Amino acid sequence: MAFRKPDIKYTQLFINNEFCDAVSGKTFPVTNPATEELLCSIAEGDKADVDKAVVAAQNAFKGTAPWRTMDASQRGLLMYKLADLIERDVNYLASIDTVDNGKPFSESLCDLDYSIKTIRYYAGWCDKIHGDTVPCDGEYMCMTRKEPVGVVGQIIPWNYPMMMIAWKFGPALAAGCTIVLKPAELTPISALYLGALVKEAGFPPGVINIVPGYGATAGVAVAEHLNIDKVAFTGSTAVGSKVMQAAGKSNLKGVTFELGGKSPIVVCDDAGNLDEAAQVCHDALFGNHGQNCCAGTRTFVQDTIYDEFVRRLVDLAKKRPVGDPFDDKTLQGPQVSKIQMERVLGYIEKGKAEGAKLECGGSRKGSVGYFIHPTVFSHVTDNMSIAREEIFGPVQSVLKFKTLDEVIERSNNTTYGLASGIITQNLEKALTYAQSIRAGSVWINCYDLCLPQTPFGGYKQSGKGRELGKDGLDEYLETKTILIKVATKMS
Ligand code: TXE
Repeated sequence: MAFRKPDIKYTQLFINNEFCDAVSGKTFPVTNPATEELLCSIAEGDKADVDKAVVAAQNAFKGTAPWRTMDASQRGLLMYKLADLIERDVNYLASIDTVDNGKPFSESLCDLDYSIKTIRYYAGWCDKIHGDTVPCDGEYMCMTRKEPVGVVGQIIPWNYPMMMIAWKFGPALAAGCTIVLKPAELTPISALYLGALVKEAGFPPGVINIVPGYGATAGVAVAEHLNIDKVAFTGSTAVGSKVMQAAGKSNLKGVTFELGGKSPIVVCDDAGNLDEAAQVCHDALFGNHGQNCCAGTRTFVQDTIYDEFVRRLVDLAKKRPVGDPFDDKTLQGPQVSKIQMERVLGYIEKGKAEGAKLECGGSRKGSVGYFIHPTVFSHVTDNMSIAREEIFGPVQSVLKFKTLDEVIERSNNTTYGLASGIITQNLEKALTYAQSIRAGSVWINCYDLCLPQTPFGGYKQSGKGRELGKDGLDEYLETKTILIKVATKMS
């Protein structure tokens, strides 16, 4: 059951298992993008608060601290407990994400379900992380240990507030790291409630610290911090580059990034059921209002079926219910902020000016809330801004291709490399495409499946490292080699 006006209980920073004001005493406003109303004021963390949080995380990481001495299986139990508490409060948390982000309540519930599954997946890893014994040369016995990286900074965006936390917390906690999380300034509320659940679950103080604030202050302080051992960032490619530079200039901390994309989804003339194929392409683009890093933003359709396929896409876009995110029928709520709405409308104007054919939508819906009509452009060519740059909104660009070789080359002709998809009934074609694409995910006859067990991340300027699956866990581990002198060697 949804809470249209959820009671917002926690608005302060969460450090050392306690809620506290920012050192500066400052706060910042958080609004509901569907109504433009103020939801609450949140304590505004900056460098001083990040420093406090890092000290807490360092203390929690000390060799004698409870987090380091507890059995790995016990770490797993704490994580299962946290997942259970999120499940207990799922309607409340989903309501918070809906008022804070604008996504339909049903989508918030899906995000929560997926977050719970991700934390449980990683909880199961805790006591299965082990090194090797290595048959090395000489009179030595060798073993390796997998150890936590240390104190990790995690900076997340606003498009999946709870899910991004689960993707970050899951592997870091399983590995035994301690955390300073900086949620996005647009959507910090559910993160702070999670702080209360962390404490209730019984995590020792300092293992998880949550410091909301702006990127230019709190985010920079995390990226530059000398006592943070690794930073995991999800957001724009431009900021990813800044974080990498800050990491390099400060202490060479490890970095993992999940950045922007301009992902192709290819529909071949042997796609089979075109209605189903159109639905896959529609969902690939319009899911989460287009605010999805791996959205299928370049829909390539083979020339022989182009016109009839565009017709189907336009029908679906015109029928897409946009409005109140708490209405059961709504599939699309508002964009997350006025700035994001204006950025998307700007791209729509560029699409028109650069010669794409506007098939439907193309404007703001209403005057209150940041709603945009689902928009489809046909006859898009590779050089247009809407085919090259990340729009991050409900704007579908449909391009035409003739041959598989051509579409492979054009799919790869981008600075990004996050995801891709192909719809065909010809396995050979699908596998040729899958092997030729320089992107972290290829979905065949489906799209946008990021499952807890399966690695996700980008090639090129879409990222560095992987999240989810065992690969995601490895990003939070160091390998230590221990060599023991032995008198008698037996190989
Ligand atoms: O992202 P930012 P914004 C893309 C998408 C969108 C564009 C801008 O194209 O239109 O980025 O969105 C923190 N040092 N994506 O401006 O600024 C910031 O506080 C350290 C794709 O919201 O990258 C927030 O917590 N941190 C993306 C986080 O970075 C800094 C999801 C993301 O914000 C910082 C979101 C700095 N100098 C946007 N500056 C995806 N990959 O899913 C900002 N931050």
